[in-house]
Amino acid sequence: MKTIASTDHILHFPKAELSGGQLVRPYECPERWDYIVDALAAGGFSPPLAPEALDMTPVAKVHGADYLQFLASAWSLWEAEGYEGEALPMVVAARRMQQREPEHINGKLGYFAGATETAITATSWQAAQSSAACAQTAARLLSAGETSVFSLCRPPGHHAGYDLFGGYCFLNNAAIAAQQLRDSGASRVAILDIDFHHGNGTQDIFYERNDVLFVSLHGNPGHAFPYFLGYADETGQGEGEGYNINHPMLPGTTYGAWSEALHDSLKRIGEYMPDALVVSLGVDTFERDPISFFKLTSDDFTRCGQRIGQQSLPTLFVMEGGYAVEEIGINTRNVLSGFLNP
Ligand code: Q9C
Ligand code: ZN
Repeated sequence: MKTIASTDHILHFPKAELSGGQLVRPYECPERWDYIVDALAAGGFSPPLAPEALDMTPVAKVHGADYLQFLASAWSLWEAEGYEGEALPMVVAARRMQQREPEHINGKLGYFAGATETAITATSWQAAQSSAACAQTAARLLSAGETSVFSLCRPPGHHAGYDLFGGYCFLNNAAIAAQQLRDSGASRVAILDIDFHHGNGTQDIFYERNDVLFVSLHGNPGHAFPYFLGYADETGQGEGEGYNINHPMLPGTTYGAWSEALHDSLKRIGEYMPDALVVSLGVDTFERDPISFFKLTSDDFTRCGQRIGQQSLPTLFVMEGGYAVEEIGINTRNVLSGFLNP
């Protein structure tokens, strides 16, 4: 299995995150990438390949033009105000307020905020584009006949909606990969999101489409980020009705219950008969993840990979979350090794 990864990921590294009322070192940190690269090398995987230049065509089909313009210009607008720190949203366009893009950068940050913990630095946009390029290059390889590819994306993507950033995400890498696969000839693409958090951005993007099936296993939104999306009764809309499936699960969920949801999900995906499968791969379902509440063990990740591998679909793994940094490499590798040895 080839890995696509960009050293540009280092260009996104905010200094701090406000968590529990304190400034902490960001959970979504550059060493995550290093641990995964090292674990793959130690496991005999081939060295990562750099992505090709990003073609914005599929990106512009899954994100709004005003949103992309905002991401590209946010830092210069912020800098022009003379602010010394990193750009963070401090307001949101809440219920009964205008949904109209303001002129001032502080207003724009709030207008495009899906959550408020994600800082924009001088080089975040460049890192986000390189991360998306990894997913796109991986999708091209899959379309060209590879049976599986791993896209080591950083920053992650599944919380980025059509015109929303947050949850450490700017561009929705999995959605871009799915759109690239469609544009390269796939009739139907399934996305299986096994990150601990609901893939609210991906759901948002494909909610009214039936050419991309979205299935997510995640912490119940009554108890877990992103809190405002991810319930089981969200099933899609219009042509997309029936093509969005959520499996929310409660605190303390272990592999027994989680794997039943995985089994159901893959059964539904099999019935959909997709030409390709995109897996939003987060390993924050791990028992020692610092910000999550599922209880998967390192060996469970191997079993999970094996179960996905039994589907025998062309499969593109896109890296999402996972914050037990020292164990992120082995847990990610276990999924991929399991997939290759189902
Ligand atoms: N006190 C992904 O896994 N909330 N994003 C963190 C920490 C944001 C997770 C709260 C979690 C975002 C890609
Ligand atoms: Zn997550």
